[in-house]
Amino acid sequence: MSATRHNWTKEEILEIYNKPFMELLYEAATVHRLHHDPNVVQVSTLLSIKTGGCSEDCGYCPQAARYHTNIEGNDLMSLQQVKAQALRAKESGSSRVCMGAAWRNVKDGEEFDQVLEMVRSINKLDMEVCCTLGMLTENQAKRLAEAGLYAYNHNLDSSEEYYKEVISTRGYQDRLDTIDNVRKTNVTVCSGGIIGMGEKTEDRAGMLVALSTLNPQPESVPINALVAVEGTPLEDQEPVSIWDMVRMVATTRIVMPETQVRLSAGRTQMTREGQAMCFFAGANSIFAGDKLLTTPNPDVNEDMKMFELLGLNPQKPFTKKVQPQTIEANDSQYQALGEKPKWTRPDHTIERNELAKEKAKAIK
Ligand code: SAM
Ligand code: DTB
Ligand code: SF4
Repeated sequence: MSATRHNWTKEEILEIYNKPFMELLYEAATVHRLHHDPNVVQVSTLLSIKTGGCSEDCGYCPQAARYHTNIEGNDLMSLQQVKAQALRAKESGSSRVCMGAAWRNVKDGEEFDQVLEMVRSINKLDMEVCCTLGMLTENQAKRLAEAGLYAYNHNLDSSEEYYKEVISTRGYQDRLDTIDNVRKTNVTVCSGGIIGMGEKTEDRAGMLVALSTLNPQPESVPINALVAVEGTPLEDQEPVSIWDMVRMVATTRIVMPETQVRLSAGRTQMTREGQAMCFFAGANSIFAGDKLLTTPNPDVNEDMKMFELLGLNPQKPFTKKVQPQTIEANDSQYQALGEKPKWTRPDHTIERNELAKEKAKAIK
């Protein structure tokens, strides 16, 4: 079995990405078979536990308060609602629930305590629990770990250079620091990015350098195709071609052989044949459910028909790592510290973000 390398260079990754298509597919499929069962695909269900009204300026995101998008914002969901949705996800064959909140970073207090309870209750349903809540301190990561969190999603989104063209309210280093904080616990890391934001192939390779040189590499890497939402700065981006998506999945598989590569946002634009090529190239995870966080996703029944057609089986929970223990709040070793971490705010001007903000002001 080929050893996992942590010293990939941008040039090497570009060379892989630009290989003749058939060679790339063959090499990726070969690596995939050495490390994974090619007929097993992990299925996660997203749950937007707090939607919209976010203070950040991420150019791709419909949940940023400063842009005018047609999403319905919501306060933090109740524990009962979350439990009911998680049960539904389990019944439909999901092994993991990923709870997303439109937050810049986690703040100690009642809402975080409520999220910790959500983690406890989903872990008790014997499902893998993932959260994506923005930036996180070490103490907050430890509290999530104690509650029984299985994975934390925190995307690098693009190369460090292109990140500056998309977001001005935080820096790349904040993302790396958060991943580092998660790594100080036994929670697994889920980190990937988005293609189709106007970045160059070099930026896609740059993101894969940043992810693959982490040691250990992330246990899962979501590859999202931009969902261009009206009102966001990236509303006019052309859809990603399937060839680019397959190349990105295949390259990710080759440089991170052990990770679960997740075919994430953008599947509604893809045919079954296109998705089959992605699975062949090494994708072995999807988000299921008719909604991602705020945008549509293929119907669950359609996905199950696709699985049947391709002979794919959903992965059972805790196949890759044992189920974490849940420690109740009263027995917790870690308490809220009321920290006020100084996450950065570069605040440089991104022209298209400014334009989208002005447009939103004019509408409001
Ligand atoms: N607020 C937290 C954060 O930014 O880390 C968690 C939620 S945020 C919506 C999670 C991820 O969703 C982002 O990092 C980005 O990769 C992805 N995402 C958001 N909007 C998207 C879009 N329109 N198309 C594709 N991916 C998107
Ligand atoms: C990830 O990489 N993709 C998911 C999950 N992690 C949180 C989110 C996709 C969001 C797509 C836009 C939306 O539905 O709002
Ligand atoms: Fe907020 Fe996350 Fe959306 Fe950025 S990606 S605007 S941090 S919800």
